[in-house]
Amino acid sequence: MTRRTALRLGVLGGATMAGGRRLSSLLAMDLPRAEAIPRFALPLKIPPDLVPTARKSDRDEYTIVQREAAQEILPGRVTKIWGYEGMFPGPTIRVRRNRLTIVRHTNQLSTPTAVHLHGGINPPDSDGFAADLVTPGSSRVYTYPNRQRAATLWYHDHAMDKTGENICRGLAGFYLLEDEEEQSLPLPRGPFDVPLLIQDRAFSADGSFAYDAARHMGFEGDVMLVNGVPWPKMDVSTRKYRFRLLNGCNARLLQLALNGADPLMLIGTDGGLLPTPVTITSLPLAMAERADVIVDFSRYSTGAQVFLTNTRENPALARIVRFDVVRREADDVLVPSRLSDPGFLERPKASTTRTWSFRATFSFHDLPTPIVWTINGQRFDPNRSDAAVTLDRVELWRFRNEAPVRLLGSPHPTHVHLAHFQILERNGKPPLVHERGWKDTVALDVGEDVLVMLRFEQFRGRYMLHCHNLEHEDRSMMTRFDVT
Ligand SMILES: [Cu+2]
Repeated sequence: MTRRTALRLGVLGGATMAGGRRLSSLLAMDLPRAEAIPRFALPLKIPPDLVPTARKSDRDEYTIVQREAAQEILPGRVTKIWGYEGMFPGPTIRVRRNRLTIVRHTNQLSTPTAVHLHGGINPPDSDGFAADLVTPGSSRVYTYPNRQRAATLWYHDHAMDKTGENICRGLAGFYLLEDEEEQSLPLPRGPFDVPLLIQDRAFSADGSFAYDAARHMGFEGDVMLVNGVPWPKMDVSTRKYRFRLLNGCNARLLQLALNGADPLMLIGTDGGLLPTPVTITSLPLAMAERADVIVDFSRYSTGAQVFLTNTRENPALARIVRFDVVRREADDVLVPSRLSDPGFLERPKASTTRTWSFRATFSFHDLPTPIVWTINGQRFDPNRSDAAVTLDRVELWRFRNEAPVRLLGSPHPTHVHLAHFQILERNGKPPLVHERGWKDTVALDVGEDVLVMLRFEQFRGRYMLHCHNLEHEDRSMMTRFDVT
């Protein structure tokens, strides 16, 4: 009897799930329907740190094998994942500012891949340009100088036309860059500094990921995973925690809140710490955006259950993770009112302004999926450069989400490689509260217009700008620019 047959017959079904339901009753069902998956019963997992294969005076060297593996994501079922080191999420890479990271990736999958360090300021041949593919059986060395501020970055797949599926099946992990400024602050550390990769997924009857590449509006699932665990719970004590929130969904916007509207202290954005903390009660987070927040559980009593929710969704999908306050613990550390000097740019009196318009185009040549997503009316062509920008010069870029036909309206979170940017205006008004730090990705809803200021530094070469709805990206909503 195979393991799967055993599972289907409920041989392993002696365990009792949360709410008193027998595991066997779940396994007897043909489909792992989202409602049948236990909620807030499985403990949150923290991805392990990747150990360097060599530490030298100026650098850390790592090797990562991208391979298929079997992982128990849903209780009692096995999901085939495509993982960095066979793990979903991938192992966390922790690095220090100005210390070189060398990662040798070997592709043992049956599909081409490309690795992008999202938010990294890296040379063009290490940036994961969509056409720089690591073909099955081959390797590629990525070099990350880390000459940038401390920030919550993430590494993920970026293979041309394949990113949505490759990330959906598991190719994503955290890359946490630390520096002296941040280390000098009394922020929660170690087990109290918790990365949370939030993703939605769908599963087939056999436990495999259900991914439909033809979903050109964007893939959405009916199971919320955090660090690869469906609807997890985490035991906490009555003290402050730092959560590094990452929207790793292919195409789902999040509007995060704690217990409806309890306070969250926002301390950082995509590009690192803010100058000062800001207290918020609701946090929009589009695909690939990150936010660092402090949650002070001392305001709850032991026994309390605190939910992180996505208030955009109906109750079935709204609650994402439950924090169970289980211990009293003294915590007299105060988050300082002055966090960092972000080194913001000055807006120049005169500068080059470029406009990037994101829209759907209807194409009869592409039947049966006739929607093509374009930037300035063009599809991505890795051999065509759509802008030459000068190194070290400040430019203004305007992102527009144009939806001439309402049916084809869709958010297009915009991500720029190489440079972080400052948001100057959102629809002619000041940026939202959580957008007032360094950003590399900005939400862009239907009809919106966002003006940013940016300066490309350190490297010349070809880079990309694209929508971070992964199915839009795979259906050509990318453009190449060159830093000269
Ligand atoms: Cu898009």
